[in-house]
Amino acid sequence: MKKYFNILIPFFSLMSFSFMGCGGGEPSGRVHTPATEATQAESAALEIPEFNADSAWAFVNRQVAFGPRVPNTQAHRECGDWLQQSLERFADTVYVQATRVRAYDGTILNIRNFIGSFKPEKNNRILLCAHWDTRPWADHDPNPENHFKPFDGANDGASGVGVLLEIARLLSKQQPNLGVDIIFFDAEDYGEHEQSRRFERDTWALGSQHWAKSPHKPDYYARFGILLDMVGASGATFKKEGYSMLYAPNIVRKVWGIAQREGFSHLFVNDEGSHIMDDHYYVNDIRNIPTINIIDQRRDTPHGFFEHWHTMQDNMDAIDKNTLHAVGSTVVRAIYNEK
Ligand code: AHN
Ligand code: ZN
Repeated sequence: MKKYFNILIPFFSLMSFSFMGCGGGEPSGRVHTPATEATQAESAALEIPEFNADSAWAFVNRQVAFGPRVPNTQAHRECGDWLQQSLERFADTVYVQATRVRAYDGTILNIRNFIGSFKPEKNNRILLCAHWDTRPWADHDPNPENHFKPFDGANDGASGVGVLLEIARLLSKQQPNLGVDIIFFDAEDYGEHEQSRRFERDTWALGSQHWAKSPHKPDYYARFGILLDMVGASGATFKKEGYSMLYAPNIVRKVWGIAQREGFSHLFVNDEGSHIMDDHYYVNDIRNIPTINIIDQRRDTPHGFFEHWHTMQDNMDAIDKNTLHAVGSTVVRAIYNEK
């Protein structure tokens, strides 16, 4: 098994780091440990844990086994309870944000956002997120008879959560330098049905809109955020998404650079993608946290997403462990690289 090590941090850079405080840093009032102890504790090469794609796959499969996680259904309630329990196993603190929101068609949705915090006392933090709900309608299915049927959402929804649960498991075993929050947003995928044609604004990403306006902690801030959306299909290509490039170009460069050095340049391509209305838009626009979207965008499909997007074929057969592995290892390295 390969083991990865960070380059040792020179002593002087540690010193200047603790003086600058690095825009966030430790809560004010913390007494700094003497430099000698800090050197021992902090410059010890931080081993980067190995992302296990079999484990991530099992987390995806487990969600799918509940049935489509459509808001106001039993499968949605049961999967939500399991997500909360899973986060409670791994994270230091878990917040559950339960609320009601109104969908574009007037339906009142009972939703929950789940937040798992690691090192909650740290001001120096990053945010990782994915949506856990499933779209109620396969409105892009080739067969019109399926346009009002729910589907498994193995890639669209479950894949991002599966990768993040595996990362939560790794974080519980080995703490990185900074604090991490993992957020599972609800009701991302209740956006307007293809046949509705109301063309209303803000019908997608209802859970993240709620969280961005009322975060689990008042004045919550993170240095940057990474959203995972449709990160499990075979043949995935992650183009540099439009809003990510607008709000967080440095984070895109950082993450794509890591992926390409790890040998995943066939997935993390250098093309610019289109602008996607997704959870990261509201994290950027409302909370001002520079947040990127790792989302599968294709050149060979009419809608620009993976071929089974919003169809009955978005099931476990669409999931490829190699894709989960590429995304998971990249994000793990991005986390443990941060000081
Ligand atoms: C729009 O099509 C406007 N947004 C797509 C966001 C999405 C749906 N991600 C997954 N499913
Ligand atoms: Zn969707």
